[in-house]
Amino acid sequence: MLCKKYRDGLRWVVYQIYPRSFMDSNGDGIGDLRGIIQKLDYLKELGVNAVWLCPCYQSPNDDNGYDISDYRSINDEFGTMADMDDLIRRLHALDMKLIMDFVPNHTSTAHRWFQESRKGKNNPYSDFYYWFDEIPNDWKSVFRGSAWEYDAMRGQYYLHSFAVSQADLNWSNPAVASAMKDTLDFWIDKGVDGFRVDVIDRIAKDFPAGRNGFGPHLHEYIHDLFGRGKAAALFTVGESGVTDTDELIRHCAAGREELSTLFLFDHMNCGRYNKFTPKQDSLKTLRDHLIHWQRETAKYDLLHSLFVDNHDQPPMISRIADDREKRYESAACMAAMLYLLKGVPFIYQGQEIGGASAHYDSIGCFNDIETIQAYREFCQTMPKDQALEKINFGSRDNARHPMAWNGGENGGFSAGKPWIALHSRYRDINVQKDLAAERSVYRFYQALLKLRRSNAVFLDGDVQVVSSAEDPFFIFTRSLNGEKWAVICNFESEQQIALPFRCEAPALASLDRASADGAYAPYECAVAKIKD
Ligand code: ISL
Ligand code: CA
Repeated sequence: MLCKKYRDGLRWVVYQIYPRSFMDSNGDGIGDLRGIIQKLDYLKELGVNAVWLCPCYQSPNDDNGYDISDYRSINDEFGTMADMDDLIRRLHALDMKLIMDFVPNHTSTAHRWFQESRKGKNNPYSDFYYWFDEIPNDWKSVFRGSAWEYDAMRGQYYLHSFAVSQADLNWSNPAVASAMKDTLDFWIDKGVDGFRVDVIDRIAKDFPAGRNGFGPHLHEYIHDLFGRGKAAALFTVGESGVTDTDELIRHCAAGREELSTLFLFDHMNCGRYNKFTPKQDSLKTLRDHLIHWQRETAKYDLLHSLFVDNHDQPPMISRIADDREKRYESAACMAAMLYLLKGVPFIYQGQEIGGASAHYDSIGCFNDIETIQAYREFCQTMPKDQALEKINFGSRDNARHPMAWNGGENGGFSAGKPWIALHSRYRDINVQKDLAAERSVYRFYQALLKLRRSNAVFLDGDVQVVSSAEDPFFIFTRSLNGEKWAVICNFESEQQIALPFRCEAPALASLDRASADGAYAPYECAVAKIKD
């Protein structure tokens, strides 16, 4: 039986916002907090009850806000602290929660701590970062190149797991841990309801010879941050490279008092060999990953996070389903197979209108630091058009184009020129058009979320997989207190599906469908209550 904190977690439906690209209220081309406030009714109507904001703190924006120069103030481009207070108040008035992004592994080199630290070896901030006379190991930056950078002022090398301007904090220094705990408390006192924790595995290093992450003190640090004090009651989701069940248990089993849940990433390679290289794939692969983690989390009473898209990934629909002719069917099918499983749904902005990957003919249309660095590297070994194809496929910018609210000027995102190119398909894929369509992805999401919250079976019910590994479809049931439901998701080809039980007429279906049995069109899905 899941503990109360987890049972509560199952009732959250989180919508992830990339503030820079969601809605611009003042025409400067950059999304902002007042823009988000304008769209709260849109979110409420959709049926989500929590919002996760990617970082909106003061930042030079080398990594779009993940390079923070002040944890306690709002990025001027996004608004003021008064706007943030207003946003929190309005969310709460709508009975919605706010999850902030917490970035404990690194600060911007523009942060005051780093500026002090580089001044010398004998000030209160000297040991806030990792400083070495010689480069101590061969660790690489996630964004390519060495993870070590020489700083002429200090005359030493510092560690940066990501961009050169994102210096890793030294968590073995108790002053760092305590400063970060104060940061958390600052936001808790403002009324935030939870945190998404950036690359939590990396705060503990296995130094100097081991891995950059999962160091021996990782769980002490996590427990001290989130298992004690004001943070202990909050919902926390860690972003982590955890791949096995034992590690998952150590992070989020109830008795551990660490995190509520983790984002696991093994399904992120569906449809690709690596970030920039596509692979022929189908929804089957996603299904098999989902089944694996449903079983593991059920076995150990863990709370699972249900997501496929975020601000670091090109939309999954473009990798393993049909984002052209069957875009509506694919989007609906993926929503049903993901969000009716057991766990906490996370919906990334634009997913609810069937948002797909973009395509550009020029590197000038890209902005992301990782993308630009990868492009430069590719150009050394291949023709430019090939390099551009790789970028088009894998760039994080696929998830960062302005949200398209309509097909008009600037996609309804801003009265001015957006900070990054509009989505190449914004005239075709936008909110206004989706809502006006006979088959609307948004309305399907709405109906799905309504069904989910009005039947406890979809929250607390057990999951049983009915289809087999060879089947080109996915059928599972949810059951609670004698009530049982079936979720049927067909994949890319037409299928005759005969169910091993009798169902009522579907309560939710992507296409008009009178019975849960029968011929399923490509990517069609249906949800029905089982009789007897
Ligand atoms: O997107 C990735 C690289 O292609 C991932 O490996 C990503 O870097 C990793 O999941 C960590 O992501 C988080 O921290 C980064 C930031 O750039 C990402 O946006 C954030 O989600 C550094 O803070
Ligand atoms: Ca703005």
